Amino acid sequence: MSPRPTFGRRQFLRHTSLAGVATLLGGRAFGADTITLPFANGERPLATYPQKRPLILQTARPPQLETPFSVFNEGVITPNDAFFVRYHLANVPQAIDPATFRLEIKGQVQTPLSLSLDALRHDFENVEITAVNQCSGNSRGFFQPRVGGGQLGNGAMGNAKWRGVRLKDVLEKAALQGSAKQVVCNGLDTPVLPQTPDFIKALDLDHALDGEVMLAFEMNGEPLPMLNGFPLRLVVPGYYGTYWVKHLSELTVVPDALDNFWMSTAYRIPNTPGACIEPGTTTKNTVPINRFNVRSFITSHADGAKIAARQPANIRGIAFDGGSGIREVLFSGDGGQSWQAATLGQDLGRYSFREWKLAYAPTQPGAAEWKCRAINRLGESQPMEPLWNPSGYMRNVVETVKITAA
Ligand SMILES: Nc1nc2c(c(=O)[nH]1)N[C@H]1C(S)=C(S)[C@@H](COP(=O)(O)O)O[C@H]1N2
Ligand SMILES: [Mo]
Repeated sequence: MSPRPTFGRRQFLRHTSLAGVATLLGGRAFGADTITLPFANGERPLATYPQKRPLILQTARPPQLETPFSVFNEGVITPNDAFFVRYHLANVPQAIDPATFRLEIKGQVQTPLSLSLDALRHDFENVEITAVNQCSGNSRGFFQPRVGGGQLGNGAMGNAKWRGVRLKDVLEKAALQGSAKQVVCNGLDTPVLPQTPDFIKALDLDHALDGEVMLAFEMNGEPLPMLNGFPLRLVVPGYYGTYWVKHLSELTVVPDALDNFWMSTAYRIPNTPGACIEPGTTTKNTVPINRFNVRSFITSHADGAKIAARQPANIRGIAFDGGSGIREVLFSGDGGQSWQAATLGQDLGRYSFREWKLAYAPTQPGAAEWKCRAINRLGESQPMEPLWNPSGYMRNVVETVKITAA
């Protein structure tokens, strides 16, 4: 990897003071603008927060912002100012001094460490990876029967180029003890009420040491936006966002599997193929949510689009999976009766959004249903009918865009 000039303290400070002036809990409603997500009670205000363009406001306390879907047609990299925001706890950091910030590494290690950002940046090899971050509950609002939790459209995902250091390298410097089993990850946000469990997640040791899990300090060539975890966050390629701990300040190596609310109760999926059960039922047989399944979207045309009949429409979209990479994307202009292969765009790595496109001329005027379906390099694909689980996680049905050709 080519060395590049590091940015110093001044840039960090400029960044933090920007986030520091406006309160992160007081996003401004953006005029009377709203966006309507395509399901019941789908109308949402747009709001502006520091370092963010107007985004879909899901909740203000804690700040939860969804990316308007049109952003995904701008390119396969999601701009920092459009990247979604998810928090569980309302005491989110308002300003963090990068000069005094430290990452503590402790627990079952031979050499506990307290690393400054400068030390992280200079004492370890810097690495980059382009990877999708997606919330487990992305697209939850489409679940039928409906389930509790944030009623999200398809905008709780984003793709960025992350730069940082390998978690493996940092753990090896601390030298793990033989009893080590998991790495427990905590960030600087805290609960408002003492009875609310702090947001703390754990990775199994073999996962933490896979050389891909990263401590990232940059996103798309810039310091992380405050709302996306400044100054340091975990990047867990191919895994749902719940593991991507923001404002990461503490790594504790432990001899047992972490048993807390966020590992043992929340973020669990049915232990069944497709993580699905009979709609409306529950199960106790669950496992922690882990890798993404395969998804694909048409980004060039929204539901209700009107296009010219018998003239080629330039259709494009994105596809991704949990890290094998996308092998093929198929498109159907007739509701799934016939399919044709799309052309894949540039390969930015197996954790990235993969662009796809094709020119397609509707053969007759009238209403039509467009669908796309991706297949990954393991041969896995997307179901034609939605799968259901009680938490509204992992939707990956073949999506439909209704268009009219005239
Ligand atoms: N410190 C902290 N990190 C966190 C969370 C949180 O509540 N606190 N939420 C997680 C969840 S569930 C998701 S989906 C991702 C979202 O990342 P983003 O806000 O940068 O988009 O952050 C993860 N990291
Ligand atoms: Mo999430």
